[in-house]
Amino acid sequence: MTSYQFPEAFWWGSATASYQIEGAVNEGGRKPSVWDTFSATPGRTLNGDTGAVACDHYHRYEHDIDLMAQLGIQHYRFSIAWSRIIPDGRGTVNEQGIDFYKRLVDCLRDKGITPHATLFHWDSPQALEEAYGSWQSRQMAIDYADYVTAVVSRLGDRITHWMTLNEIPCFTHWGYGVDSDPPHAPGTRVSSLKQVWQTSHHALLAHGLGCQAIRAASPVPCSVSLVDNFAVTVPINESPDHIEAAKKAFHTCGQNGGIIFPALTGKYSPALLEKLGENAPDIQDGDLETIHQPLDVLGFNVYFGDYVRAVDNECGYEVIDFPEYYPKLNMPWLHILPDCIYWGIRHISETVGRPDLPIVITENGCAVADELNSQGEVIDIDRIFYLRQHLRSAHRAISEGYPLNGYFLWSLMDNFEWSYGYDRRFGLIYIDYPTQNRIPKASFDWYRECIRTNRVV
Ligand code: GCO
Repeated sequence: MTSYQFPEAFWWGSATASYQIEGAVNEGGRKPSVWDTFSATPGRTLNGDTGAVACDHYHRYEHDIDLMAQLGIQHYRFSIAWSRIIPDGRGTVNEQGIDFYKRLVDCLRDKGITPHATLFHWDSPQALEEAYGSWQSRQMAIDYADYVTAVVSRLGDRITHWMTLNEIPCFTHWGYGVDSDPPHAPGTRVSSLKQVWQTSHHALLAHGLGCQAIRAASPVPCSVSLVDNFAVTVPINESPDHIEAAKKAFHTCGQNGGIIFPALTGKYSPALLEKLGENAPDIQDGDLETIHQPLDVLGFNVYFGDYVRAVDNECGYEVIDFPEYYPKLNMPWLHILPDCIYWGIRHISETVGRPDLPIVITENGCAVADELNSQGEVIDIDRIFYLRQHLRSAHRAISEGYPLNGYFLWSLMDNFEWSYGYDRRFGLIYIDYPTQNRIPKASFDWYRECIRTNRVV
């Protein structure tokens, strides 16, 4: 029997992102991001939803922070919108944008909640898309680093936990990729796989230059991390041959070999480069050194995984297709596979070879078909089920000695779920969008009890 008790210093938190919650897209000097343009284009998002109002968090942040305090989280991960800080992408800093985040962070700190800021969660300035096609150009990495300097030099007295970029695969491979469906912003199709890999290479450069910019601009010692959603290969059972197969498959699954490997080791995985052949990106002298910056912690976003088994074929493994009735929640990819947390963490140690690097789960959660009952409550036992299983997997990683230090639940409240608009709800708090009422769900009470007792309940 285990009581699933977590270490005393474990961080309990929750996460959100600017475009998904803020709204107020034309206020405070903000100019359009690629997500404003993309979501306003007919047919791009479900029901034509946009982030124009979202959770109206820009105006309601104080109330939202009261709810965080009720929940008992000590850590909150949010993102800063580039288009509020430098509305044209480069050039003049908009101090009104800075002021909004100052107010937000001061309010968090008043409640004893530590702010963790993601510097980029996909909402890049539309002006840079028009100037040079955003991540298609190396210039994007340079402009990003200047934006980071602008933020950290102004907010670094209040924020000491920085995350450079959120989920490089999503805003590069799914934003420019030739066959992603539904696509992500900017939704610009490039003509070859090589060009897609070039966009993620530019994002890696932005990460590297961003780390340097944070450390140079911060007035006090700070923590720097990358947030990645590397694909997790899970052995079909934990026999040595299937474990070996899962490790091998990890290199080429998703974009792992070309994102998490270079970021943490300074090299693209040879297995991926071999697979890509002529489609590998162009890498200039010095790029890999720039990309491979020391990190204080790795942010791991994790929702699902892929089962792998050992087979007698050329590569020695097979990634298994999910059967039609495999359990999943309310996203096409949301197969329930709680071991993804444990195995993701173990792969960073054993497969990528970075057992020294502390890890924080920066996102984990699920969309379910939440509904208000006749008493006006949301009793989301399906979400509680999912979260409980995943936290147990996190507990296993800690109990085996892996360096997992915290957990940020995605998400504090329902919000604009990208191409799926408001149709998919990931929150612990239900948002009644027409009235903007906030209604804590049963999972809110459940998570509060986990935090209060420091264990999985
Ligand atoms: C992502 C993002 C979040 C999403 C969440 C649910 O992982 O796609 O970081 O912004 O809303 O993951 O899909």
